Formats: sequence, structure tokens, C-alpha cells
Amino acid sequence: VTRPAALLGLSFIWVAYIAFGLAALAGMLQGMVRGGIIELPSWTNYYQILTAHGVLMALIFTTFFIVGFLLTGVARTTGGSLHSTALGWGWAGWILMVVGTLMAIVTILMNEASVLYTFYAPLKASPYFYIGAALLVVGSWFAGFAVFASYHKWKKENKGKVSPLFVFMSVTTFVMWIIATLPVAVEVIFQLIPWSLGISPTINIMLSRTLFWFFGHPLVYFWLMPAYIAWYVCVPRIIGGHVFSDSLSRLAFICLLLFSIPVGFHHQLMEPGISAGWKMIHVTLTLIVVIPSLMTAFSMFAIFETTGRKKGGIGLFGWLKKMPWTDVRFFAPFVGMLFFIPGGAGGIINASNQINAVIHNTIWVTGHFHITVGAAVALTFFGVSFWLIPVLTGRTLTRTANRMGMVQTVFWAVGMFLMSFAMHTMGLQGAPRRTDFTTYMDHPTALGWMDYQRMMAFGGGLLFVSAVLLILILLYLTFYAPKGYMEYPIGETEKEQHVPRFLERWPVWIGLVAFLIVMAYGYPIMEQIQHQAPGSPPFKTW
Ligand code: HAS
Repeated sequence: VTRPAALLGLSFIWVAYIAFGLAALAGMLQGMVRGGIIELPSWTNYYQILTAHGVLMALIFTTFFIVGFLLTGVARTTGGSLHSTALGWGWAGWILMVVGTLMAIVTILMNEASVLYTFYAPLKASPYFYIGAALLVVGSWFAGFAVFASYHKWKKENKGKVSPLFVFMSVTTFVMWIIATLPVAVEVIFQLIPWSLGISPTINIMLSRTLFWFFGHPLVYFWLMPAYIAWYVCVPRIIGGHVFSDSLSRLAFICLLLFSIPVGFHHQLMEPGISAGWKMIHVTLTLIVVIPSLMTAFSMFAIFETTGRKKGGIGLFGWLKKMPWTDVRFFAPFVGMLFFIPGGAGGIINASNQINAVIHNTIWVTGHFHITVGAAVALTFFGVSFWLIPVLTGRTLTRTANRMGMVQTVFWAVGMFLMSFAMHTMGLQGAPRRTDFTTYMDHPTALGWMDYQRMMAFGGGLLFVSAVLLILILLYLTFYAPKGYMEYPIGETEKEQHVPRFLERWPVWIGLVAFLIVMAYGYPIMEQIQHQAPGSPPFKTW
């Protein structure tokens, strides 16, 4: 990767890790407060810290990291550089995203935006928080345009050829992202900002929540798809194998593009204002969006088994022994994959309409998203960082740094396991998510949760230690590791495979996405506008 592209990538990745460090601190504090281990000073409160944690971790760390990873991967697979138009879009995106992030952080620090990462109305934040969020989104679109510009240039120079897998997957991810962020842009621009400025006195709550989840579910796939890119394209190369099937990988991404958006009602199954029939349609589509993940699980097993057998692994599971267990570039994403097995199963439980009544708004949901985004995705991003940062700085991953990375991964995995196990268990017993420390007036059931609360806090402590260790390793890899060559691992198929051209017919796929969205959301949104309740005035949070 050339220097200008590397500099751009590093700038995104380091903002991501600064946000990650602050978010990890907020996360540990909030676990300890909830567990009754510490009390916060009077100038702050649980919800302020919870908002800081959610916004910094789920929105800022992820988005900056994803852009940095995908832009550099696109550069690497289209000849090593980003041309000037792509670089221009990339830097413009970075500036907008940084300004948006600062606005959000300052309003949160001033306790003027303690509205959690879902910023549900009628909780009301300062208008600057919403404007900051909008800038973050628009900046990420610019980064998407940088990917599209590189793709367009590559296509022009390689007429008739199928695009590199990494580029195809990045384009799919950003097409999905840009479509998915439109409804939240509508919510922020036409509902939240005028309302928080006092221009409109009330807000249509149902509509704002629907627009949020219209975006909120694909948001989780925006986190997942880059992790899948690392699994499909980078991990095979790291273990000395090949991409299992180019067409299957592309098809999985097209399925994610089609089905990750029209499913948002599975977050609103317990809400009034949406009829049971529409909820059922979204539940059905949710179970369809599970299929590309099952295809991914199949591909990963196939890659591991074929590679392990070629290396001499015999017997039913002998191939597993041949995996590079001491290489953190493989180990961290692999541990992430293991977490995704219960994570995915939990998702299917959540989506199962009636069962959702058992877990909705309990801390089970928090457990679910910590083993999906907090473990499967985050561990993959850590694994990527261990090779990506040295690639971008022209340094190498030393044996010691690799070993420290293994330790860091184990700390993260154990911390996440303890914390999310406690969360799932308490959730099944009805413990609510998003509450400060409380024993519900010493209610025996709530007192029975206390050991789990402490287990959660202990897990959070381990996660914080792991986060500090990670940042130290990444600082070393950025500034101090010895100069040298590090490979940007891009896997290829063993033999050239025929890839059907229709997979790259974007107008068809985008048309189908639009059709599915109109079918799934058109009527319910019309109903929510026509039959809106009187609307809610703002509930100021500070
Ligand atoms: Fe979810 C709530 C349903 C996946 C994140 N989810 C959330 C929230 C977040 C989140 C953040 O239907 C909370 C939102 C809030 O603040 O309220 N989720 C699903 C379903 C899936 C799913 C059906 N979620 C994710 C992913 C996330 C994520 C991925 C982040 C990255 N989720 C829900 C529902 C709710 C929900 C409801 C609302 C609950 C409520 O009531 O509030 C599916 O996409 C999951 C499919 C995944 C699989 C797993 C495949 C396994 C793989 C690993 C293979 C392992 C290998 C290892 C190869 C089927 C690919 C090899 C092993 C060897 C031993 C060799």
C-alpha cells in the first residue's frame, strides 16, 4: 500500500482506537457501578457513562476502523494505491467524521446528550449531538464514495474482468450502508433536530423508532460484513490456504445486502403501533438473513478442513491441529468465530417472535450484542490490526508483540465470556438492561442477581485490562517495532473459478433492495404517519 493510502488508513484506525480506549474505560466503570462496587461522583451519572460507552464503542470505533480497513484493502487489491479522487473523498470523509465525533463527545461530556447510543425520543439531546451524528454518517458516505471511485477506475482499466473479491465485498458493504443510513438521516434531519431546537413542539415517537431500526439492524451488518471480509479473504491466506469459493462468498454478500435492511421490526416486536402481520413479515425476513451467516460458517469450516488436510491433518478432526494456533492474526479472529456460534443462536432466539417477549429489554440483549459485535467482530478487528498497522507503518509484528497479542486475546475472551454469561443468565430471570445499581428495595429475586452483577463487573475489569494491553501493543507496532516487510494477506481461490457475471449487476440488486424495503416498510410507515398519536414533547435529559 502506497504512503498516501497508508496515511489515510492509519488516520482512520487511530481515531478508532482512541475512541475504543475511552469507551473501554466507560464500560468498566459502568459495570462496576451497576454491580454496586463503586459509586460515581455527583458530577456524572450512569446514563452519561453508558451513552459515552455505547456511542464511542458501537458507532465511532467501528465506523472509523471499518473505513480504515476497507480503504486500505481496496488500495491493496487494486494495485496498491488510491488515486487522487479516492484520496480526496477519503480525507473529506475523515474530516467530517472527526468533526462529528468531537461534537458528539463534547455534548456527552457536558451531560447534554445522555440519550444512549440509540438516541430514542422522547429523550432529548442538544441539537449539536444530532448534528455531530449526521456529520459522522455523511463522512462515512464520503469514505464509501472513495471505495466506489477506486472500483470504477479498476473496472475501466480491466474491462470484462471480475473485480477482486475484497473490492466486491467492500462495495457491497458500502452500498448497503448508504441505503441503510438514509432513514436515520431522515429521522435526525426532519424529526430530532427541529424538535431539539424547539421548532417543532412534539415528535412522532413510533415513526422515529421505526426510522431508527430501519437503520439500526443493517448497522449491525455494517459491523459484521468487514469482519466477514477478513474471514473470507484474509484468514485463508494467513493459514496458508485458499478462498473456498469466490461465487459463494459473493452470493453471501449479495444476500446480506438484500436482507439486512427490511428486518428492523424484530427490534420492535414488543411495541404497539405496528400490526402483528407486519412484524411476522420482518421475522420471516430476519430468519432469511441468517442464511448468509450459515453459508459463512460452512465456508470457514471448508477452508479450515481443506487447508488442515493438505498440511497432513488426518482423522475426523486432525486438520484442526494443523491450524497456526500461535499466530495471533489467526487466533484472534478464530476466537471471534467461536463466540459467533452462541451469538448467532441467541440472535435466532431473539428473532423468534413470541420468545422475544421473554428477553426483550432484559440484559440478555446486552449479552447478545457483546458476543456478536463485542467479541466476534471486535476480536476480528484486533486480529486485523495486528497485521494491518505494521503493513501501513512499514514495520513487522515481532514475536513478542504476537505473544502479547495472544495474551490480550485470552483476556478479552475470558472477560467477554464471564460478562456475557452473567448477562444472558440474569436476562432470562428478567433483569432489565440499562439500569443503574438497584436491589429493587431488596427484592429477593434482585438480590439473587448480585453475584452475577459482580461477575459482570469482574468481566468488565478483564476487558479493560485487555483494552489497555491492546493499545500498548498497537502503539508499539505504530512507532517502535522494527522496520521490515509485513504481508497484507489477501487470499485467492486455488484454481481460477468461474464467477457468474450477474453477481455484479448492481442496478438489479439495488432495485431489489428498494423493492424489499418498500414492501416491508411502505405501508407500516404510511400508517404511522396517518394515525400518529398527539406526539411527545421533549424529555430533557440534563
Ligand atoms: Fe442481533 C439485538 C437478532 C446478529 C447486534 N443485536 C441486537 C442488538 C445489537 C445486535 C447491538 O431478532 C441490540 C440493539 C439494541 O440496542 O436494542 N441478531 C439477530 C439475528 C442475528 C443477529 C437473527 N446481532 C447480530 C450481529 C450483531 C448483532 C451479527 C452485531 C455484529 N438481535 C436480534 C434481535 C434483536 C437483536 C431480534 C432484538 C432483541 C430485542 O428484543 O431487543 C443473525 O444475523 C445471526 C446469524 C448468525 C449465525 C452464526 C453463524 C456462525 C458463524 C461462526 C462459525 C464458526 C466457525 C468456527 C467457523 C447463524 C459464521 C469454527 C469452529 C470450530 C470448532 C472449528
